Amino acid sequence: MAVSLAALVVTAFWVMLPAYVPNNAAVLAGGGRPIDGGRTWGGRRILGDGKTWRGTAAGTLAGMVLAVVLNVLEPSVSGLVGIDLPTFPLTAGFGLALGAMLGDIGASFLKRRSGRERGAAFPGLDQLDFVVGALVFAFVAAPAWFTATFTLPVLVVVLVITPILHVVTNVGAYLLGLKNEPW
Ligand code: CTP
Ligand code: MG
Ligand code: K
Repeated sequence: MAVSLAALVVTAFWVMLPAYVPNNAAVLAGGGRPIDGGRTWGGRRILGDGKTWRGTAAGTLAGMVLAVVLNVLEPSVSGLVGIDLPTFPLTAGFGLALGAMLGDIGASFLKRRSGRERGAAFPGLDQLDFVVGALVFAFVAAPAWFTATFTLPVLVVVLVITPILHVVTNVGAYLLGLKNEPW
């Protein structure tokens, strides 16, 4: 029997939670020393003041802690939604969380190279940078888990729902006064 679309969406959302939380945690925890130490390249900042050690560490930690919490909740949540949801090996949580942060940092690097100042929007890149980073790092850190979990339908749904969720959370964070820009 074909897996229902609802089951796919729930599964995709669940497996990506350790990658969704880091960027939001970084917004709350950010500040302090920028990763690039203020250095420039070609007259522009390498990354900019928006990518800090503290935000990156807090974001990665938040994603990993969430993965552990989800492992504890998995039996109850699976029972509740009637889907056998996956759990997260430590390597998978680490790959998803750190990958999300590094994808976002890579995007800032590209933004600076293309002359965009800190906070400038880069539609498309802003919504997908952390997903690509999370997927690549999860694959490298936990290849067997990744291939068993991210089937092609799950991957497709992840790529469709993530930009939507990204827009909604960032507009929400902006309206709450937590972010300077709604993207
Ligand atoms: N943040 C951080 N470290 C990170 C990512 C984010 O400290 N690795 C914090 C910063 O305070 C940042 C805020 O979260 O300003 C919002 O993140 P983001 O929108 O990714 O950064 P921007 O300030 O918009 O900078 P950029 O243009 O480089 O994306
Ligand atoms: Mg921004
Ligand atoms: K960003």
